[in-house]
Amino acid sequence: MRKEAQEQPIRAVVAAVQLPNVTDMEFDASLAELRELAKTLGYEVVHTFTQKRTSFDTTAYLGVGKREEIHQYVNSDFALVGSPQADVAEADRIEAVLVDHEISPSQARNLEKEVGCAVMDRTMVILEIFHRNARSPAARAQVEIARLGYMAPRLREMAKLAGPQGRQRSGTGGRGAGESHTELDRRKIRDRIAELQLDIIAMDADRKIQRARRQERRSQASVALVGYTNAGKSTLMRALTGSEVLVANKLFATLDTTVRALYPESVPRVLVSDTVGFIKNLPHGLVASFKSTLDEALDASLLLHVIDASDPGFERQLEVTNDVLAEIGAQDIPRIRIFNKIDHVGDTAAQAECEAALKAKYPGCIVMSARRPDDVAKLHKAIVEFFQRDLVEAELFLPWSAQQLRSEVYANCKVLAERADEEGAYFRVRGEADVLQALREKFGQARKN
Ligand SMILES: Nc1nc2c(ncn2[C@@H]2O[C@H](COP(=O)(O)OP(=O)(O)O)[C@@H](O)[C@H]2O)c(=O)[nH]1
Ligand SMILES: [Mg+2]
Repeated sequence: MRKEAQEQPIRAVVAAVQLPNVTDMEFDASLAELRELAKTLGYEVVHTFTQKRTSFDTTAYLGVGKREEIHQYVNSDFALVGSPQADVAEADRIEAVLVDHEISPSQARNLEKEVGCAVMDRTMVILEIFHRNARSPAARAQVEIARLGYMAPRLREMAKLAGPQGRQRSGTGGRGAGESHTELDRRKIRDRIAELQLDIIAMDADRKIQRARRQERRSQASVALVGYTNAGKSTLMRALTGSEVLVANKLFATLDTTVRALYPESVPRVLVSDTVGFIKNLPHGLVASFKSTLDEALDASLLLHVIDASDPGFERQLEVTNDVLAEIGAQDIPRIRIFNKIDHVGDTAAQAECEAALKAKYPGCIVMSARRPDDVAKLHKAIVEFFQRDLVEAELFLPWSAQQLRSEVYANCKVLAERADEEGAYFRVRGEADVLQALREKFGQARKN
């Protein structure tokens, strides 16, 4: 399977069983979320198959008829887009069926055999997202524990999938030998999990050091977007950083794609980062690893909590986000609440009413639509103002002998006016107090030399 999320999308279909105790609204919301998660991994979801059943099919999750329908779709020509040329068709094949529940290893294997392409369940999709987003050593360890926990009961199925080669690996002889090999692998997994857990405890002990480093990093102006999947974080990230404007972000090309500078650029320069979204339907075993991937939000000096105002469940989601942020120790980081997608809330009158109610209930919040450039500009302004609160106005003197440092003035502060005499240049600037002090010392030093 092709990996790179940035490359051409991988075509997939989504499939789900609706159980009797699940309302249409819950069911649709969960499917929309899965499609969004899939997009994050670089999948293009081209079709959704659903089925009402009183329980999951024990053999292959979906009923026989639905399995056949998916098989037809996956293997038919109409699932291949565009050109009749074979190579193009090959690239556009449907490569995966994403199932909106956690299914057993044998259900997955049987379904795979019947539909003729890879099957990934909801848990696996989420694990893959966490895996790609775990930055800190603690987060990586936590996600690996979850992955190992998911894999352990699936080992036997994987050995079967590996075919004759896999059997060879598990020794000669019959089934017994293979099983004992699986047992061995399981023990290895248990040992590895125990080892990782000890690592995490040791990392916790290093917390003090981490905290000091964080303070340091926080002195760089940075904001993190947090909130539920589908709230519009990535859309806002692109809008705020003009991600299309490659020139502006050339500097960050080597960094993670989820970190960009605010654009148009500001003084001080502000870095914006996207975080892993909260998931409404998060499998229980993944809670710890989800929290660990969020820890990069702790490095931010400002959190932008994005809420989908058009989602009927947004108040509950807002509370969950608050609770989790408090649990990871982010309760003291300043926060702006952004109620997004206001354009998606009824007609103009309903939108105005909703906006007024939100502003009364959440003072200081921003109600907006990421699709309205004026609203994005307002948010941009609010962010810049937050970081400029602590700026001071001052005069900097740069002797003629140190003119090579001139660009540093412009890079670090906003120059309001500039004049010169026979000694050197004088800049009227706005900047952070400690940065100005550092520049003064540096320029004074240059004068002495
Ligand atoms: N109507 C409307 N849709 C939006 C808005 N912001 C984002 N979206 C859409 O909502 C979906 C999820 O957005 P995305 O940025 O990927 O959400 P994320 O999961 O929080 O990163 C996408 O289809 C966006 O086009 C908005 O203000 N209004
Ligand atoms: Mg996103």
